[in-house]
Amino acid sequence: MAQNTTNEPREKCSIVILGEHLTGKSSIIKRYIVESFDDHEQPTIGIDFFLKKVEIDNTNTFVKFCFWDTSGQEKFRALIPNYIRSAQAAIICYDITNEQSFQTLSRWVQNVQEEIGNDVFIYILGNKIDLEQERRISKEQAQAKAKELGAQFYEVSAKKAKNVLEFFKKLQNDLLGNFILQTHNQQQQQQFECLQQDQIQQSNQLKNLEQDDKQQGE
Ligand SMILES: Nc1nc2c(ncn2[C@@H]2O[C@H](COP(=O)(O)OP(=O)(O)OP(=O)(O)O)[C@@H](O)[C@H]2O)c(=O)[nH]1
Ligand SMILES: [Mg+2]
Repeated sequence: MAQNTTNEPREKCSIVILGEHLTGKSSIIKRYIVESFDDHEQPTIGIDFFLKKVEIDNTNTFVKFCFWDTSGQEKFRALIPNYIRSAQAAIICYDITNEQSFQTLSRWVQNVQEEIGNDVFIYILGNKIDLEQERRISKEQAQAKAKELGAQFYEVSAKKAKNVLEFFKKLQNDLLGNFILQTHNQQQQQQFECLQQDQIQQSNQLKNLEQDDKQQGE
């Protein structure tokens, strides 16, 4: 990967945030990006966009993390597949006090896999753990569900800032790790292609030499 002297990220990772209406998707991303929380957070209209610039391990190389915060309202659903298609990771939120928001997790995961297959990080987030007395979904139940769906699982509270940073740190590390691996693979592929070219050239040179020998022998 080329070093970027201007600090302006050239590379980007796209992350789509999904889940039912009012599960706290916008509150979670705002807690992470602007470190604030609003008890009267307004429903998202269509899609919102948040950006975070992340440095890879003090290398002065930066990656842009683009978060697409979707609306959980039915009337905006048609917009979502386009954003899923360009994503390397999907965060699917439910509300631990709302059973219905948990029941639809499989459908969200299916939507993601239908669009981009299995080559994507999927995280299931149970939000609002500050409302422990109203909890309807146990942590164990959700852990089992996430395992069944092949997703990583976290419980958070956007309101009390519980576990939010820890979760995003893990997501960043997963994506950066994958990113470095892909770049490394690309470099290996390029080296392999160069090697192949060299071998073809060498083999052609050998053929030419053999032909010259033959002609001299005749
Ligand atoms: N107690 C509590 N309330 C929360 C938490 N996170 C969000 N809320 C509240 O839940 C409501 C919905 O939050 P949003 O962030 O707008 O939910 P959303 O999933 O983005 O909703 P849509 O954009 O309509 O899909 C708001 O009143 C928030 O203040 C939390 O961790 N704890
Ligand atoms: Mg929202």
